[in-house]
Amino acid sequence: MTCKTVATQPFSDQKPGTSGLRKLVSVFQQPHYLENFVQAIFDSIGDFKGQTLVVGGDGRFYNRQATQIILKMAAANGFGRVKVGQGGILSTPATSAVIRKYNAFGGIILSASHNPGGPDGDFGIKYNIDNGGPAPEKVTDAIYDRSKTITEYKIVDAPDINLDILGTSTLEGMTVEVIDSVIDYAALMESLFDFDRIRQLFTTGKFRMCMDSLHAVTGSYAHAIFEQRLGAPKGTVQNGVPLEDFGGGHPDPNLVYAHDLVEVMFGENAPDFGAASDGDGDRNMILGRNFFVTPSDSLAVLAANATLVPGYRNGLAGIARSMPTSQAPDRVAAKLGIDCYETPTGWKFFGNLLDAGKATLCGEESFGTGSNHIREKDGLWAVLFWLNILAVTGKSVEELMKEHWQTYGRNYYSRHDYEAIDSDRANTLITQLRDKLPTLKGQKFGSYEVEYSDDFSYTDPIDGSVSQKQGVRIGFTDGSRIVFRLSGTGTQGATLRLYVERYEADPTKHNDDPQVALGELIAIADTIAQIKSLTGMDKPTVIT
Ligand code: VG1
Ligand code: CO
Repeated sequence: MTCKTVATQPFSDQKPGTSGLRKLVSVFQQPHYLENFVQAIFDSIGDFKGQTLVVGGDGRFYNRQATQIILKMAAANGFGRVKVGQGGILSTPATSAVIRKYNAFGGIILSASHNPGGPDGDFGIKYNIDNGGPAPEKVTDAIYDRSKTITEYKIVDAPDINLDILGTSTLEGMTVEVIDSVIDYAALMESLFDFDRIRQLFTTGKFRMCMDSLHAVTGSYAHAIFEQRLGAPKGTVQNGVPLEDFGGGHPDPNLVYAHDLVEVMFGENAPDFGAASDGDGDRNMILGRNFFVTPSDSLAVLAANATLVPGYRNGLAGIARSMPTSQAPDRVAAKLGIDCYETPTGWKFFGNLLDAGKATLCGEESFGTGSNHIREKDGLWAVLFWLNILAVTGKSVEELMKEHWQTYGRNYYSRHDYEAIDSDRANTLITQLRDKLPTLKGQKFGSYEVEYSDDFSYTDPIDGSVSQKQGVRIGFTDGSRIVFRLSGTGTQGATLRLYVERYEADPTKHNDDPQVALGELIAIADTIAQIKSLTGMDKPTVIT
């Protein structure tokens, strides 16, 4: 075994997006491409000599090859130990849990999350710091800078490690430990939720659940937790075998891509509870019988009922939500007398608030919910949280949601995505919108009047770091909002996201279709931003 230094040249496109570097598999397969980025990470994170690195991924195509490269580079660069998930697999939340439990220096997650996989799909890589959370912007900026000047990387010349057998081996002086992908995570879940209570729910035979893992990483976790530990009948988990191409689908838990689950939950004799998670297991979708829970509402319901759950029995320190997420959680925070923080999109912005003990629950409208138990959003955690609340209250998902609206009012909410639009067109749209911002205040559009319009800028309350241009928002005098931003996770062209929200206090008006309830605002968004004419698309690709 020898340690080699390999000469290389920089790639100009290794800027991490909302959640790591995501590209087509073919881009990652270019000679030196992955190695350059991994070396840029190692060159930017400080002194890790002898320390532990956690490595895992969502099992998509190229996961295994990339894992081998990272192990050899970690050894050559001086890590003392790598904990790697069996088969190279660890969900994003499980990686976060393992980093924290074993005081690792950091972790590398191989995932492009909800993006499709397979040889023609996407791949991704992300670095998490010692708190278990995504590297903050100052680290990702340093990694990007380094990637632009890199001239060499270090790797050991050694045979591949057997990733399928649990146990330890050595690689050029570094210990490689292949760990069970599920055990640590499942133990953490058991410490937070009332498993006995949830088990009773399943074993009465009256309550039925359908969990759709979309052929992605949570398959093994969901079988182990729901079917084995909680006694849910076999078959509760569907699409539960993780596949390298996710069975050809988008592993994205929403009403469009989780169609198998939607068919079950909106079909005849539907189960009581349905859920799905994404490629790397950090997202969740919650459904009741013939009923969809908007992610922003889900965060609000979890917050309002948190003390019913053992891990949150003592109440919440605060709530944090991303800026485009609806203001439903703010209303719960106000009632509880706790703070609600508004951060830019991306979980990395929650890390400081969680570390400082200012927030207990966090959420994003993009089907992401989580808490201070780790530093990532956590799909199965959200599902267990709902199950715990359903078990304690004996209510249905729909009852809980409707009672919540009666107490707090309803924040009608929807997101419209325009995917794969030409980047120039998308940039023109955003530039024109930014130019219009100073003129909008006071303008009337139908029954709405603009109260403020800006490009969201965030100052982190803990370290004072500033993140600018995080989304154009237009607020109206009645509290309604429309928000525009370009996605930072796509790999083809640009994706425009339009977020629309309106508050309705009147309980007799809580049962409308959100697309109807928000219809006027959606039309106003088009008037202001000229979405249809500038994108050349007459409707969104995905509505959630
Ligand atoms: C999207 C979501 C954002 C989420 C991010 C990563 O980012 O909008 O809320 O944090 O994906 O989630 P963007 O920049 O495309 O809007 V995941 O599950 O893909 O790691
Ligand atoms: Co994800």
